[in-house]
Amino acid sequence: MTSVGLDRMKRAAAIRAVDEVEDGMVLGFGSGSTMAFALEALAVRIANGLRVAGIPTSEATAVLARRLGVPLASFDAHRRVDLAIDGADQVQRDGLHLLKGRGGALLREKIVASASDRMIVVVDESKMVGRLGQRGTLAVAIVAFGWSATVGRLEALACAPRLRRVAGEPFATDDGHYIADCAVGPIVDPAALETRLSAIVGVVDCGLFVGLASTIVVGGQAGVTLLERGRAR
Ligand code: A5P
Repeated sequence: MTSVGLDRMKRAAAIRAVDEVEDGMVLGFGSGSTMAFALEALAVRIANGLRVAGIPTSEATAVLARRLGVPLASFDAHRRVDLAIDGADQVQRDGLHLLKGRGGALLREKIVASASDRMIVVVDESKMVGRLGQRGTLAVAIVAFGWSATVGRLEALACAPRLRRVAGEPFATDDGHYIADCAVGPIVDPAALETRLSAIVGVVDCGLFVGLASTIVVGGQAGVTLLERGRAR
């Protein structure tokens, strides 16, 4: 599949996801390339009179929203979010659990998802997997202070953590955390792994989103499919 083909599937799914947005909603805006397509689709509806505002999960998303004329909101004014829209790196077919964090925004994304009445996740079909972690790595956000000690504790889990770097320097999230990319392999019990990681001193959060997604909108070669907890439509 070419990147043009993947982008077509992502865009089609993003447009379908934005159909779920209703006037007056407080939204959560995820991060990443698929979310960018959703913001573009939302901007079109806003130009046609839709009144919404969204809490961004990254500075990059905030910048894009401003450029597209999509109003932003914050937790200062809203404790709850009606609907979060986000992308994902992998979606487990059984249970609709997610693996996220390739862009490094996993902490803010999880805060927004956890504060949302509903979370819609937009992906292309290449991201649907039998087991999370069956390919790639799991992002673990760690406190910058003492990062090497924290990475050492992650090594004890035998997940071969590697500090994410950009141009040789540690990659820092919008909150100043570092990311350890962990080769965990196929994850049998995502909730148990999330709990184990959260218990490690210096770990802030990981890219496992267990039971947070309400709906997955999958863009595929044959069209767009919606998966909801317990049913498909
Ligand atoms: C950001 O930290 C990530 O969780 C993204 O949501 C995820 O990597 C999906 O990104 P793309 O839509 O660019 O694949």
